Amino acid sequence: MDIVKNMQAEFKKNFGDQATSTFFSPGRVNLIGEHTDYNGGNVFPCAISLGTYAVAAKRTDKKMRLYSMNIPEKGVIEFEIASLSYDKKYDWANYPMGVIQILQNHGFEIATGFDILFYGTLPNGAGLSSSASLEVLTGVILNEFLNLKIDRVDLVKMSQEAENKFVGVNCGIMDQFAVGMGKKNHAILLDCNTLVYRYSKIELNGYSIVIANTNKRHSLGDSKYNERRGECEAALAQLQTVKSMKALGELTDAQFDELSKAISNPIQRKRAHHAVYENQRTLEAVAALENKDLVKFGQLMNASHVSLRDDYEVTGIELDTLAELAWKQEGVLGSRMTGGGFGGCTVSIVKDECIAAFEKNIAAEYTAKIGYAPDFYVANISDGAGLIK
Ligand code: GAF
Repeated sequence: MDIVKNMQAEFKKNFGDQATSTFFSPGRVNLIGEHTDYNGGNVFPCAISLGTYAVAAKRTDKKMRLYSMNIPEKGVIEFEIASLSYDKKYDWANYPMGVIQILQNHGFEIATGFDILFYGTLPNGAGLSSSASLEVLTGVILNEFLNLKIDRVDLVKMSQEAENKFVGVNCGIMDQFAVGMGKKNHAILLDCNTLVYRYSKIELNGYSIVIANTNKRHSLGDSKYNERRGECEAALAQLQTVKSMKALGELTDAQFDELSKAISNPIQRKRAHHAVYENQRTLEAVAALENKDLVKFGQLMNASHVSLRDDYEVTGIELDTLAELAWKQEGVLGSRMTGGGFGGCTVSIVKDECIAAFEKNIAAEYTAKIGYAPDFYVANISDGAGLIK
C-alpha cells in the first residue's frame, strides 16, 4: 500500500528509526439521526474508508513524539506522558494528548511513550469526524501496544471524554462510536440514551452513498453547537415539570405534541421538536431500509434536512444549496446535511449510473451560486479503528 510505504519512509526521516506497526481509523458519515445523540436519541452512522492512518513504534522512556504529515509545518511535537493539560501550542496534538490523559485518569498505566506518525485522508474541517478518528486511533494504539485490554465501548467513551473534558468540545457520542465500532457494509443503529446498538446491513442495490463537501469549514468549537445543546436542555427542563423523563429521546412525536406547550420559549420548542421528530424519523428510516424501501428511506433523509434547516437552524446557504440541488437531480433518492452542520458535508443516495451527472450538475450550479466548488466522495462503509499490520 503506497500510503503506508510513504508513511514508513517519513517515520524513518522524522524519528530516525523504523515504525513497527500500522493502524487505521475511519471517519464517519451519519445517514440519519442528527443532533439526537446528546438528546438521548437514536443515530444511524457508518464508518467510512476515508480516515486516519498511523505508523508507530514503542519507546523505552516516557516521552511521546508525534508528527502529522498533513500539518508538517508544526514539525515533531514532543511531550512527557506525566500529567498533561490542554495547551494551544500543541495544536492538533491536543487530541492524542487528551486520550492519553483520560486513560491515565481512569487508572490505565501508560508505561512507555511512543513515536507516532499520522496521515489523514479525510478532508479537514468537513464534518466527517477527523477529530474522533484521531482520538479513537490514539486509544487503539495505546491499547494494542501496552496490552491494556480496554473494552472497545469503554475506549469509545474515553475518547469522547477526551474531546469533552480535555479539548473542551461538548460533543455527543455518535462520532467516536461510529469510528470505534464501525463494521464493513453496515450502519450502526445506536440508542444514545442506553448505548444499546445493533448493526444494519446496507444493501443499496445499484445506488451509492455520495458525500458532497461544501468546502465551507465546519468546526464544532466555533459553531453554535453548544448553544443548540443548551436550548434542548432548557426545553427538557420545562418538559420535566410535566412529565418524568431523562432525555428528549424518550418521547414519541404524539407525546411531544401533547406536552410541548410546557416549553414557553418558541425557539427552544422548535429545537426540541426537531430532536424528538428526528429521533422517531431515524427509527422509521431504519425500518424502511430493512424492508428494502429505499424510496421511503430517501424521503425521510429529505425530511431530516428540512427539520435541521427550519427547526434546528444548523444548515446555512452552502448545505441548503447542495441538498436542494441534489433533490432536483435524476437518480437521487434522498439528500441531507450530515454531522454538526453550519458547513461540512451532505450525504445523498444516488443511482450509480447517475453519479457522474449528479456531481457535474451540482458542481456547476453550486459554484455559480456560492463562488467556490464542492468536492464529492463515493463512500465505502468500512470497519472501525484497528491494527492493520
Ligand atoms: C457532531 C458531534 F460531534 C456529534 O456528537 C453529533 O452531535 C453531531 O454533530 C450532530 O448529530 O458531529
